[in-house]
Amino acid sequence: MKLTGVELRRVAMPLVAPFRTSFGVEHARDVLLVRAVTADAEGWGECVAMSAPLYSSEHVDGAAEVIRRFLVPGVAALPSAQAHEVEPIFETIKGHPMAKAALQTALLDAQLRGAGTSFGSYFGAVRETVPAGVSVGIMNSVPELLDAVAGYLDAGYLRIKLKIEPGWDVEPVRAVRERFGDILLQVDANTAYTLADARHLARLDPFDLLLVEQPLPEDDIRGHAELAKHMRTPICLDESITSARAAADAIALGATTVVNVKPGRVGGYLEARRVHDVCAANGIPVWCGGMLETGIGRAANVALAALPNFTLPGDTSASDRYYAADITEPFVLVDGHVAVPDGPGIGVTPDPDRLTEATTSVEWIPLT
Ligand code: OSB
Ligand code: MG
Repeated sequence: MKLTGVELRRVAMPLVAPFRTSFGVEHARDVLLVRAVTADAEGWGECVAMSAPLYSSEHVDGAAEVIRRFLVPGVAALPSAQAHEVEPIFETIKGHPMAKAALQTALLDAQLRGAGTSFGSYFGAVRETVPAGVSVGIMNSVPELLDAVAGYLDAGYLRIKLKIEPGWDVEPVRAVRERFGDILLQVDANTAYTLADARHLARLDPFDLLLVEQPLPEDDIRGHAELAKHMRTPICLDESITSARAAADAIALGATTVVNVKPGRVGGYLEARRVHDVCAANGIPVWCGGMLETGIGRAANVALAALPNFTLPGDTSASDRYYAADITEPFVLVDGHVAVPDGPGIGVTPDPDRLTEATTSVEWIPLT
C-alpha cells in the first residue's frame, strides 16, 4: 500500500455546552483531520490533541507540525505504508502519540477500506453495540449538576462520570448518589490532587464509586500505588498510561486496577489493542476513554470498545452529547448503547457539505 499524499484539514466544532475539567474549559474543538490517500483507497484519522497542552503535552498545532515535518516524510520513505509498517519509523520519533495515532489511523482506515474489512472485525470485536457512559463536566452549582445528570440518565446513559477537582468532589458525588441512587458512578480528577490529599480522597469511599480516574500527576505511578493503600475506591489511570509497557508497569506496581484506553494517548489503535491485551492478561478490566471526538474518531473508538476486555461502559457517548451537527452521520443512543460500525475501515465518512461548512483550513502534502 503506497501512500500518494496526505491532507491535513482543520475543522471548527463548537460544543453543545462548555465542558469544564480541572485543567480548563472547552467551548469548541479545533479538530485536525488527517486524510491518507493511496492508489486504491483513502482513509481518515482524527487527531485528539487539544488546542493547548493542558491534558497532555501535545497540542493541535504541534501535532500538525509533527505530522507534516517528521511523520509524513518518514512514511514517504517506506515501500509500503500499512499501519503496522509505519510503527518502526514512528518509534524513532520521540513522543507525539496523538500525532502518530491520527496518521496511523488514516493509513489503517485506507488499508481496511481497500480490503473491505471493518475496524471491528480487524481488531476482534465481540459485540455489535457497546454500552455508553457520559463524562459530566464541573458545573457552577450542585443543582445545575443534578439537572445535567438527570438529563443524561433520561437519555439512557448507563454510567455517569463526574469530573472532580479540589473544592468540587465529595459534595457533588454525595448529591448525585443521594438523588439518583444505585447508578454506575465514577469520577475523574485529571491529575488535580497530590498524595497529601489521600485522606480527603478516601472520603469518596462511602459512595461506592466504580473508580477514581487519574487523581495524581501523570508521572506519579508510585504515588498512585501508595494512594491505593489508603482508599477502597479502585484507581483507574488515564494520563499515565502512555503505552502497553506503561500499563504493564502500573499494574505490576499496584498503581491501577482498571485502565482507561485512549488510542490517541498511546499512539494509535494497534498500541491500544496491546494495552487491552496486557490488561486482559493481568485480569485488569478496561474501558474506552474519549477526547470529545467527532464521528471520525468516535467510529474507531466504538469499534475498539467492542473488544472482549472492554467490560465497563466507556466515554463513547452519542454525537449529540457533544455536537449539534457532527461531520459524519451521528452516533445515536439506543437503550444506552451505540452501534459498532460494520462498513469497511472506520465505517463512516464525513458528509461533504458538513465538512466544507466546518473546515477552517486545508493543506495537501504530496508524496513525491
Ligand atoms: O480525562 O477523560 C478525560 C475530555 C477531554 C480530555 C480528557 C478527558 C475528557 C473526557 C471526555 O472526560 C470524554 C468524552 O466524552 O469524550
Ligand atoms: Mg480522564
